[in-house]
Amino acid sequence: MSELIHYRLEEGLALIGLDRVPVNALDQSLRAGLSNACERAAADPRVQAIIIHGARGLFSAGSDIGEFGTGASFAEPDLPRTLVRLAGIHKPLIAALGKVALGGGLELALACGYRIGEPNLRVGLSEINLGLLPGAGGTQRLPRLIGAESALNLILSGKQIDAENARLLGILDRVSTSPERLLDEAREYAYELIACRAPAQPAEAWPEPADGLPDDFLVRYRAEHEPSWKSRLAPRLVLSAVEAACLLPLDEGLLKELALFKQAESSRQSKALRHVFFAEREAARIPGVRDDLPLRSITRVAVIGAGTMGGGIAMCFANAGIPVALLERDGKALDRGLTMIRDNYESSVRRGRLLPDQVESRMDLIFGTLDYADLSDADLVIEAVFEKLEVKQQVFLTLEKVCKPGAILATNTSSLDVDAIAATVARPHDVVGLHFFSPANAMRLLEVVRGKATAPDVLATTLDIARRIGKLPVISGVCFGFIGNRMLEPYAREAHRLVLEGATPAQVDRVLTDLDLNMGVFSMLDLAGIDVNFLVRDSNRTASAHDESYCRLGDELYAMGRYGQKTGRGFYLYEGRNRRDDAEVIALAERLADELQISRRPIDDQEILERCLFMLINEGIQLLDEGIALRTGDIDLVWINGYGFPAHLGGPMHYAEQLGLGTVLAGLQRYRNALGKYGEMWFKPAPLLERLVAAGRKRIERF
Ligand code: 3H9
Repeated sequence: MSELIHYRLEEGLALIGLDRVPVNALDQSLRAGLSNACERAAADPRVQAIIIHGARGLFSAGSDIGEFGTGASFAEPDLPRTLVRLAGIHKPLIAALGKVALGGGLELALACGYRIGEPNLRVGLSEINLGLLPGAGGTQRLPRLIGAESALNLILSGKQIDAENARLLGILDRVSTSPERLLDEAREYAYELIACRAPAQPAEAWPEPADGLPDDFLVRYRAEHEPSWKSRLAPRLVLSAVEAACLLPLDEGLLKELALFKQAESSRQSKALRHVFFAEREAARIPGVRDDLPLRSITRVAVIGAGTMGGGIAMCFANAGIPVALLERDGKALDRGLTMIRDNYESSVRRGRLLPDQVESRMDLIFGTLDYADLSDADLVIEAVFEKLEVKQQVFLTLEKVCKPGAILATNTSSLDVDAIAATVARPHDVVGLHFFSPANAMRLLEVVRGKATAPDVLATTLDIARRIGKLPVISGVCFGFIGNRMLEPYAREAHRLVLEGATPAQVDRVLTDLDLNMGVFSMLDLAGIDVNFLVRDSNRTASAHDESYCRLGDELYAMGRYGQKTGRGFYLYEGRNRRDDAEVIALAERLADELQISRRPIDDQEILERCLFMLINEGIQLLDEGIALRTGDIDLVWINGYGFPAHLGGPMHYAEQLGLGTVLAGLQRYRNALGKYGEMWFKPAPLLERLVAAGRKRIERF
């Protein structure tokens, strides 16, 4: 028997334990081991029922994601056929599910006639997050178990649900009394099934999965949901597969599902999303720092500044059950901040996302103070005061006096020099940048800025605490704007310039949202605040000193007090949440173009796309070359999670590789030649890009 399988015979039962660390991913070797073990149990006359479980508790996270796109994903024995065979064994199979049963792991459980889960179990068909659909029977067996509508909702959301909800839906037959009792109660269940001569597969709960649904249910479902799918392929394939479950017998439905799965697996979108999956895990690693480096203990946190950002940051910690002191300069500002936090929580209650008593328990964890002395026991202090270097340096001078030795001192700056802030204190090794994105309590991305003196354990501890509060931390080196805002700068600059040359804000935004970005540049600037963007730009004018056209439109709008959504006018006009194009902005662009002697012309969509995207990509490559970003995956994560770049394109770096690095370089050179002095100035290919293309490399990597 394979080392990956624990096989035990116990009074009429075969216990088959999966043991492939860390998550029992069903790669070829585990599939082979499982298949052999099941055949052995099926053939053994002493065995009356079979229990499949995770040998170390955790059941299975599904197929091995690393096998997709290689021949190995369907290497014999493949999962779909293995599960058909398991479902055909004439003895009851009981899946005893611990911790997680996801994707192919849940499909394995669905092929078993009976399922029991531990109370902390999380189950789901998460393939959609990888641009896939369940390909080993999930789209066929689940609708027959819980009905087509519930199955569709679960598969399309890719969400994990807990054991009790899984039982209520009909996915689990039983929930064990505790994780420790799971296997014992699975045994008891097996003996009950043997005693009552239960069939290997019980009758389907939903032999007609679409029973009770209107005839046009799927058509309506598609019409309702399709706009939110944008150009994603996988949701459409899921729908086709579930439709097959409603129309075809199981064996034909399974064949259809398999064909759809293979289509998804070979798609660029799935490749991109698999890249994102591994990039997220890779982001947790710090090159040169041991995985087992002892971390500093973080049990108390303090946040300085109870504005929108500081309040949001405090909420992140309270949400994770970590006490946090919130410091302000005066009582009024503190009250305002605390009220804003409470309002935020109460609005979550109204939206059904929080229970009323959770508001109190979270507020209890936030301790408002006006006194720096109350920060003396904090293990981590995050300042979120006004974005001005001198102001932040002043705060750090005070922190140095009041904070205990070993406390981590973090600055929530979005663009300032973390090293210059660290230089104000005698313990720069304790200083790190934590760039939360707004709204801090909702946005998953956290740029962790490593100063030149930041100690390895400070960095590792920060990554750890970020994950504890549900953030996706990405390490950045120190430079103006770090990874995200530094790349935003050339991307937004190009968008501004295109409007002077003849495009409209709405056209630029549409081109970008047609690529599935959540928002176009101008909608984003209107939301974030044209004033905020202006101030950031203004603090770093040197780079743009030789280009009079540089973001001129934004500068003028700022001068006119058109700050975006908050003032009802920016690049667009706003009535409530509705936005309209504004002829005044076009007239302004015409006037500026005239003044700057920029000839206006109709600009086609392709040019907009290329100029904005190539600029973004070029800057990303430069960041990698400078070592500001450690990995291309990190850059992709920042743009996906902070700026709405579509995950199914894999982020700007992955997208560039898909386009072809030669295409990107040729595009940059084309615009460099075509756009005169402006092109000369800005369309300089990153030297790394040139080196990569010259060397015939397909992937972006430092060399
Ligand atoms: C599928 O099943 C297709 C089928 O329908 C049909 C086929 C025909 N494969 O996330 P973590 C690794 S598609 C390979 O850091 P956590 C992960 O890379 C699959 N590796 O821990 C990491 O490795 P490393 C559908 C996997 O506790 C380590 O395990 N399933 C897989 O925060 C720990 O992971 C999914 O989409 C995998 N399937 O979360 C589930 N899963 O240490 C995807 C994990 O080297 N997985 N690894 O970086 C998850 O959602 C989370 O990993 C899980 C654990 C909740 C399991």
